[in-house]
Amino acid sequence: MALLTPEDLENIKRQLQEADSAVRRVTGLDIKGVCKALYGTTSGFETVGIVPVTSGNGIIGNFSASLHAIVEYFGFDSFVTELPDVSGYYEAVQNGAEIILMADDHTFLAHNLTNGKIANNQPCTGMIYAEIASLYTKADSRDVLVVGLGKVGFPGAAHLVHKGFNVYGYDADKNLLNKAISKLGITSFDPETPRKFSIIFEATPCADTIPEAVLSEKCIISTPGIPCAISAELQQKYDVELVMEPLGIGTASMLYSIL
Ligand code: NAI
Ligand code: 0TF
Repeated sequence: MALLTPEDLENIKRQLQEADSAVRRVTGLDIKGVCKALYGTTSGFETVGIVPVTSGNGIIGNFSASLHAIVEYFGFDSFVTELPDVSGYYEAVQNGAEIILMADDHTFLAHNLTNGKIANNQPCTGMIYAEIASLYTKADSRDVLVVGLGKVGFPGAAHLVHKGFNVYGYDADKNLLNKAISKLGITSFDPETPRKFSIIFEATPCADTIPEAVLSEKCIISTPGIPCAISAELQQKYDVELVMEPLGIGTASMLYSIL
């Protein structure tokens, strides 16, 4: 898994506010509204305990503090435990956490201790970015290009298929592309014979993954992928509506999915 850096998370509240404005502009709903559309849930001010985790590559500067800001932004109460790891988990529960948020290098989870529901960041991120793409009010058809069919992209593509979109998929890894074709019934997208799309969902850890030839004027690119899938120059040239944010949208999706 590509790990976040403290720099990715600088000014997270501002990044989240800007992303919320972009989501509102392209879908007519704010991020909370998209979560409601996805899961039918609203926050009841549940208390979220955020537990720093030292294993593997260790604590990421700004990670717990960013989660704290994000969780409060979406209307939950929250606190970061003073101790990390198992001691932090114990501290969170002792101090009344109803939901636990914690991540090691492989898994970022949200666990609702009241109802037992648990969420994983990767599918939840794929679902919400795909949902945002699917709600684009200026889309010219129900054709969607999905680039990247890994742990985030595959569940996003599945969500779009279930919503009845015509999904064209591409992944640099042929095995993953073939898996998506056979399991989801998506159509393989050939970058050598491109066509234009007004809805694009991207989930790769690479820059510049969206070829110019697929961009239509004012298309949406909904992408959790870091770094950005498209250059600032192409974004400007095609007046692309870009929805991209490093942590908050996916975290909101996790939390609302377990209420
Ligand atoms: P993954 O490694 O499971 O999947 C990435 C896929 O992209 C792979 O299948 C790979 O073959 C494919 N790929 C790489 N370069 C490509 C290219 N040029 N064209 C087409 N496909 C290409 O990774 P995962 O977990 O799905 O994460 C994807 C990205 O999303 C990462 O950058 C990760 O950091 C980011 N992420 C962001 C979140 C957020 O909240 N913004 C949350 C979770 C992940
Ligand atoms: O960096 C990541 C994921 C996050 C997905 C959301 N964009 N790519 N995971 C590592 C998190 C490690 C956190 C660390 N153990 C801490 O500070 O607690």
